[in-house]
Amino acid sequence: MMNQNKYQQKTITTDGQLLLKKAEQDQIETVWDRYEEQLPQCGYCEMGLSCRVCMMGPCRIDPFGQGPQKGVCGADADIIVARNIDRMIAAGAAAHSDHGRDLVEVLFKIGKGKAQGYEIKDSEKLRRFAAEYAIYPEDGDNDLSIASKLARALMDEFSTCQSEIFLTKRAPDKRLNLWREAGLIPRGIDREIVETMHRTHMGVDNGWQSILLHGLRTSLSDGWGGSMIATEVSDILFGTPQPQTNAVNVGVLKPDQVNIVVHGHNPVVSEMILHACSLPETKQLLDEKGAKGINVAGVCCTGNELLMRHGVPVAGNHLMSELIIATGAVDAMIVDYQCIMPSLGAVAACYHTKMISTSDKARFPGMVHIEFHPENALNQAKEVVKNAIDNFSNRGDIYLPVEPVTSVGGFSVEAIIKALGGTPDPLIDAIKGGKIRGAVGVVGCNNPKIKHDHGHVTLTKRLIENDILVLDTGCAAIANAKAGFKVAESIQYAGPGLKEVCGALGIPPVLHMGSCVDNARILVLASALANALQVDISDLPLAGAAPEWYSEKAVSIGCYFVASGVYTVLGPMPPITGSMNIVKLLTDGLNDVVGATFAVEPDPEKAADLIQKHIESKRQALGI
Ligand code: BF8
Ligand code: SF4
Repeated sequence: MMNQNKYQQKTITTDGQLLLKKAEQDQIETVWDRYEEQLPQCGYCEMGLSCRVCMMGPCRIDPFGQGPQKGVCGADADIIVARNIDRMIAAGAAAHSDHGRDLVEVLFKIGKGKAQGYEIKDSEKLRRFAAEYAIYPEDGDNDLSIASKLARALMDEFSTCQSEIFLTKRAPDKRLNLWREAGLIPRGIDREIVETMHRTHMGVDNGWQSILLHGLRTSLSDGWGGSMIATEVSDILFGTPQPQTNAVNVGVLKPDQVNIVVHGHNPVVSEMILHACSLPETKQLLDEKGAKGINVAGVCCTGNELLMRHGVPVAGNHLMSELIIATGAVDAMIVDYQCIMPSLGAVAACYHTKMISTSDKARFPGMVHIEFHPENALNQAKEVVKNAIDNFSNRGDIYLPVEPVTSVGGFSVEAIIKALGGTPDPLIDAIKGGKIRGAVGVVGCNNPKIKHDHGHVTLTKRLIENDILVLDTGCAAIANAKAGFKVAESIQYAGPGLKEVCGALGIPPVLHMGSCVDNARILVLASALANALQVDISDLPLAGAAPEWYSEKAVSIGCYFVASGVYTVLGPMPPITGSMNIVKLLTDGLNDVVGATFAVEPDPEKAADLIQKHIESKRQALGI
């Protein structure tokens, strides 16, 4: 620590360190500067002890017992902490699920012939998914009519007219029955989110346990509902991912080409931009401007979506978004929604970068708004691409100080099963035989409270060294790709057993499974393993980790992992320490309810120890 410079203290990445220095020279304020300005952050809020639910307040509880122990309405620490955390779950589940709904809308409009430029790319998956909803092709049916019928069935998953979200049936029977008996089965995606907002209004649910259990139910409506729908429909519309090579870090930006960076989450926008870039009219525009080509690169999860399906390069993860603009090489950044810092427009104003927002539900200062809808997406994408090409000649100096790192992504469940030779058996045999001790989903964000990428990369390194397979998504997946863990040769970092198995299969020891909604793929894989072994998910040597989480979506993910039976270790502490009852329930008591708990450990070395111990205890219980 002592001899690290101030940039090395903020990020482990070389491109991040060099660009932080440049940003400082260019007098750009970054997320780290603003974080420091916020210190010390509010202790009441950090502990979850402040309440702004109504205007008899705002109220706060004194954690030292000297000052008030109840809000104006009489709510104590347990009630206030529980309500606050539930509202975080609801916001996270809403974000993932509304993203899923936007995809369903495209599917529906394709069926009606009203979605410009979109098509069904994976007809086989469309039919397989439709069959799960008992929609079978009849005489005269084609992909479009099946798409319409499936979209209607998926819309019902959001509603209040059924008793269980249909996709929960993908869980092993034991888990499904456990949810039913514990009252955790989600009935409708929107219904559970709305009910969370209702329960947490003043004077409704004041049982901290029942508030939290409903929070788990809401999170399940995300994992086994909204997120799962987002993943499946994205595969149907844009293709089911298969492994392919890509490149990562800011070195993927090209000095002699028009660089378009897509940032956000929904492939509905980024896929159409990519498509527009391949049109002959785009080539003509490029020639006129003297650009050698057009280069689409991603940031955050929409980057992961394109990486998974097309091998499109990713320039960086969440904390890199401002620094990527500071390269001066981004001709246009196109955003949709979620995790897009409202600071980006101000950063771009210092360079030539054109910022374009696209969603009717997400506006940002300093951005031009070109709104995408299924009916006009292709025209809008062409317009956006033209804007980017026109801006190429306005570029000033650029700074691209690193070479890109090669990585392999695209590990959908279908791709993993294919790599295993058509069945999960080789993976199960390797786990049973002990060559692979278990598997861990390393997921989630970056957060300036944790040195950028340090949590993800250190934890992942320790896990694979100890023969634990890592499945990653979101910004964690980008961190691990930049660290070089995702090429066949990276088996050199793995323990002997994992090295042997991955070497024989020709896969890396860290499998890039996609964006944050693609955590649903991890649930599907866990169910397949549990079913093959005829056990529950909570019996498997599995764990989850979110070493650098920041987002409400990550709270929802953590909750549905735990509610699905997966022990989950968080890096940053959630705002729960104001209630020791709730800390005890989440870190211990939930074992009796869902067979899994949370742990919190900001040090990734110690988190790796916790996970290893958990995996070995599960192996022992299974007698393997
Ligand atoms: O959905 S990992 S910082 S980009 S919230 Fe956001 Fe977190 Fe990144 Fe993706 Ni997920
Ligand atoms: Fe205060 Fe209760 Fe209102 Fe919260 S709900 S702000 S604790 S009065």
